[in-house]
Amino acid sequence: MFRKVLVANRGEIAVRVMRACEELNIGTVAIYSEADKDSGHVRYADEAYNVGPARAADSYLDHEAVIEAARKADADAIHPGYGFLAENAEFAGKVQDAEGITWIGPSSDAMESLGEKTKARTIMDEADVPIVPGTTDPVTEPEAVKEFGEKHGYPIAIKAEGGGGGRGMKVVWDESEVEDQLESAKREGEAYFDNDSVYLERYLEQPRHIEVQILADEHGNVRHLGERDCSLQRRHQKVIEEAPSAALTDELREKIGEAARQGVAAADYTNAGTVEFLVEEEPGRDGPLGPDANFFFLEVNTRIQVEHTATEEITGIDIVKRQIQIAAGEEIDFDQDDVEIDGHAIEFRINAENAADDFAPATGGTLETYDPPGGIGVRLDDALRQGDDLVTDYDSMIAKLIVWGEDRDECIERSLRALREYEIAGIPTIIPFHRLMLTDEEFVRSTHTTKYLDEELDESRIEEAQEQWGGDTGSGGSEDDEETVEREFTVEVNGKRFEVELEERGAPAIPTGDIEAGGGQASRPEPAGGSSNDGGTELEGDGETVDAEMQGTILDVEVAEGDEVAAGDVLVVLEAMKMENDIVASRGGTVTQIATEEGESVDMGDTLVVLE
Ligand code: MV4
Repeated sequence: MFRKVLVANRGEIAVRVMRACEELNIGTVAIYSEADKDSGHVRYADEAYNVGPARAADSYLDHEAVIEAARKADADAIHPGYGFLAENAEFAGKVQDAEGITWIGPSSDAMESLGEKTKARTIMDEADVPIVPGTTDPVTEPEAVKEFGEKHGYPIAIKAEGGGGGRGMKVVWDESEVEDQLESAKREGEAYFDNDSVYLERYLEQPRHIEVQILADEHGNVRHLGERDCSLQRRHQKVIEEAPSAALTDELREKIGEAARQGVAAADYTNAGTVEFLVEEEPGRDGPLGPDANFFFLEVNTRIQVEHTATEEITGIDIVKRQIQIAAGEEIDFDQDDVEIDGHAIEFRINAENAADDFAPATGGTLETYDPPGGIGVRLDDALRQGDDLVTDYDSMIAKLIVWGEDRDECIERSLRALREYEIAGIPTIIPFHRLMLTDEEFVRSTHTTKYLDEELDESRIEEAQEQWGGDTGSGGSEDDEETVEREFTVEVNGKRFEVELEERGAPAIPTGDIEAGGGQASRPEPAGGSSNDGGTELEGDGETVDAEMQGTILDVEVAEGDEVAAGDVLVVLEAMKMENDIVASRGGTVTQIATEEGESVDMGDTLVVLE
């Protein structure tokens, strides 16, 4: 067994791993960036090493800095946690090659093979694991997509080979969209993942997101620890996860669990992992989904997941300890039949965000009050104490509340009690949102799908919950009287891509993604009459101008003069910062002038279209 483990992460997961080490009498080493020098995971560790400045690329993501810290500490293993380098096959390979240091996780090769979506689909298909009807080879031509559409019908999902998480998927609703969406998917695949290879799947319109926890050792033993239902997501971010899923009958549960085991065994996978499935909802069903429900392999997560805790609570198995023991060469000492699911658990992600302000992350603040709940069936994974300053350089999740009950009803009641007890003042959190969800009919009946938060829940209910239970959110809240706009970008710095969230207060919003004509601007759109679009075209009439909100190149002009457009219709596609931005009409109207053309370079503020 290892003497000393370096945990290459921060926050609650770093403390979680260190707790497992403590129980195995293993020394703990933390790494920290300048931003985290006073953070909880540093306090908890036996020793801690600075790996660089706040910027993750120069600290937590710096391969050499992390391995150097392991050397300095004389650590004989590295646990990556989740996020950061947890699924970086290149880093895993470097650790595997580093003399005297063991990687606690799946092999670099397993990460590589399961990280390529078509390869993963092929492995699963050959192991008789149901995959979404689609291709296991890349497609390049519109004809291939149209043939698929004729055979399987629409909608079709066009997915990037290198995609995953919330990235890299375009939905084609009918044949007329094939060319544009195929080109767009290839361009985004190239921009986001350095890989323009795409494949096809039938698009499931009402899926549940069910994932199976796997443990596999280096002696050929593969066990599944039941499933988790992660269907409550917002913009591909999980918010509440639970185990087991209240939407599945035991027969269906058994089928999905066995499929996961088969797939992982075929992939020659070891350590902890999660096999994700899409399960087709049956709208209006009365009772859980039976053995004939359609379920399909989606992807494998080759790491410990945030929500592993829910599985731990219903099985009594410490997954992180098992990871460490497996990496040390130990054999799994229980059979599949020994895995028992007892009761029900729900994990609530405690994010420092204001759910009433579009889940805007806190911009700072101090934990003036931090008083977590306790009592039977209540677990709190965090790295915080009262008086801590909020670190806003990384993920907004600051803690996880995991509640167990004899059954889902007791779990919900206990969760409401625990959330009422959970007192945090000085920063905003989404605790009021969680309290709302526990009284939401769809959630309580477990009939919500992955689209529920994004497309169905009435946002005014979130605002009411924030009003009622929001408490003192301090200056870290984003309720400043200035208008704040949060934007998400993917930017590339020295060849590395980063997801960046920008928060502008007061200044005109720096747009990304779909840009509303005029409506996306901080100021009211100017009438076109007599002005020039700075691109040289004389503008006529007194309609509203639709202007470029960033410098870029016109990829496509989707409308013609005289067209009637409705709110949300795409007018122009602008390529900027390696992303495709659909510029959409913020309201209905008639296109009275096209002031640009395909291939034109435009600057921020150049008029593209005039609408009346
Ligand atoms: C799908 C799908 C429906 N049909 N594939 C979203 C991100 C990526 N990991 C896969 N995702 C989806 N793939 C087919 N053929 C719906 C989603 C999806 C989703 C999946 C799981 C959890 C949340 C989701 C939110 C939106 C879309």
